[in-house]
Amino acid sequence: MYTPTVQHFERNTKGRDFVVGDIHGCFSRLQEHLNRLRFNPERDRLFSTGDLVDRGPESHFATDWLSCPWFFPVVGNHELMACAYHAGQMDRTVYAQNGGGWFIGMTPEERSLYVSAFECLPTAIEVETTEGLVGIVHADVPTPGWAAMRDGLMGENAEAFLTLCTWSRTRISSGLPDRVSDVLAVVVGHTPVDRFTSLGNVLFVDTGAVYRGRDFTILDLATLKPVQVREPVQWN
Ligand SMILES: [Mn+2]
Repeated sequence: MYTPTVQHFERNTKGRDFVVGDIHGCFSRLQEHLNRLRFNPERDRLFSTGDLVDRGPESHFATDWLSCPWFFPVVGNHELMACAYHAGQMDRTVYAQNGGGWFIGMTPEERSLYVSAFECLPTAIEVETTEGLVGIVHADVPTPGWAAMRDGLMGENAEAFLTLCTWSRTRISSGLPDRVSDVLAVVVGHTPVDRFTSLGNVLFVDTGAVYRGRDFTILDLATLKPVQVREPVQWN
């Protein structure tokens, strides 16, 4: 059973903070990006918009990554689907169509290791930066302000807020330019965009890394801009 939580992080005074969009089992490629960034696991932190699993080739690496002390994802709808499938609350065919084959194919004992790890993931993360507080949720902030969403996730209608935070595409599909109050910016994934996109102070970083010909966007939390992660082309 997943219970919504909000996790708060103090400013990283030792190193850098990054946020990556939906991973969907593409952990080796993400690691290559971290190597190019000279990511330092002793000092730097990697936040993620969730959806660590399904569709891609290495979903089974999720528990290894979740045990890393520098990796901080929010929960995505795919983690929630895995938990629901394990609890007998999700149709097998529907989950398989959504990339859950790797999970369906495991024994209940194996699945429970993933479920235990997914159930610990926060619904929302807030990180202190030099410029202000940055929020991270998988899909959207369904309220005018961050504080109201926080209250919603902790209140009587937590389940409804959880669903909106992890599934909603309203803001991006309607192009709503409204800012989310109480925070400097909010970083979301869930809906693949052709390139890094912002609406108001909401930043969309899921550039569909799992899809052919596309790649991750990794945002530097200090600048709220994507870091240049591609190696220059070598001509020789
Ligand atoms: Mn999603």
